[in-house]
Amino acid sequence: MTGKGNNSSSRLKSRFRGALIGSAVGDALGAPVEGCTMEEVSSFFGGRWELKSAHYTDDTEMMIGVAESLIERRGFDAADMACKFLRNYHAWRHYGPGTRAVLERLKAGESWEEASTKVFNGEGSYGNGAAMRIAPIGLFYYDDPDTLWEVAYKASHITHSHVLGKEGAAIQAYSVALALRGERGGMLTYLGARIKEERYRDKLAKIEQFMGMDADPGANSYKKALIEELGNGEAAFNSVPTAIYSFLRFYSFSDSVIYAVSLGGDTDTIGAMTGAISGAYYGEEAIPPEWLRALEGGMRGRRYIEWLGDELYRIKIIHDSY
Ligand code: F2R
Ligand code: MG
Ligand code: MG
Repeated sequence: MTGKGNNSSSRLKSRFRGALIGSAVGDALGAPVEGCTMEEVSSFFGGRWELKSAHYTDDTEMMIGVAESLIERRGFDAADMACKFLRNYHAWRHYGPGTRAVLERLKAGESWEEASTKVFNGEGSYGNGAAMRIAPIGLFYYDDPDTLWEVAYKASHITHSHVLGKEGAAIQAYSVALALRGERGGMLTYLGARIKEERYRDKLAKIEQFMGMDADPGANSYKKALIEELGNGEAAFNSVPTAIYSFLRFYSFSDSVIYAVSLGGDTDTIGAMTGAISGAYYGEEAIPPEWLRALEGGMRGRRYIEWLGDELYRIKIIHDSY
């Protein structure tokens, strides 16, 4: 992992970029059909899986905040990350209602420790809003799973204080880290060794069952069973496992992300999480160039997201090795 410009370091750099830009591309592909059924998604795309809206949504806007904070603070700083979320917030990117309420509380001066604990009648959110943005933490702590898990929980708490929201984000971050390390066959075993919550342990067993089935994953009946068992909704436990399955079941970035979006439901978010894991595994080169070209540009668009990936790589890999 040391030395500049050799093949393995340029591969790793591409995987850092791939995780972030892959997440943004998955988000933008799924965005126009968020909330649609599987059948509606199919008729919207009509077999041509183009980025019909270049715009990314809250998933990517918040992921940018996570990356910016890690880069600026050279590691995790909850108060700073909360500030980045507030500074970056644009309502038109379609935030979840719980996250919106937490951001309003932060804006009103409530502390980041308290704000997230007040929503959903004091239960806190188990939505996938913490998991969808967590990829930079998977990259930054990829070589230290204990710290990764702890930081993923803390970073989630800023908006999602329910344990199932935090555990979902930790599972997604660890999946990105394992993919970055080139771990595919052993991914479920590594995850199984860390997952504590029963809800996710059940889902892991279901992923294994579906992986072992000798059936066409593209068949409508198969997809319906998958949606029934793994889920395609906004709860973290109904979307993070589906993203992991979509990565594991296919062997290219585009096949995995298209499959994730084709299931309908929370398409931008399941697309973003699948894109982050797949991008970390295959690298930026594996992302279809027409999707990269179509992605939102401007000050905080494609080039900026790539730069964030490069900065995380520089701080984590280049800086650490000297
Ligand atoms: N906001 C959207 N999409 C627009 C959806 C429109 C919506 N149906 C509407 O008509 O208003 N997408 C973005 O939001 C998702 C991430 O959400 P996040 O940030 O986790 O928000 P929230 O509100 O905290 O959680 C999402 C939903 O999960 C359910 N939920 C969570 N915790 C709960 C609890 N303790 N008890 C009961 N329900 C809980 C709620 O339905 C939340 O609204 C992503 O899809 C992103 O793209
Ligand atoms: Mg979204
Ligand atoms: Mg969504």
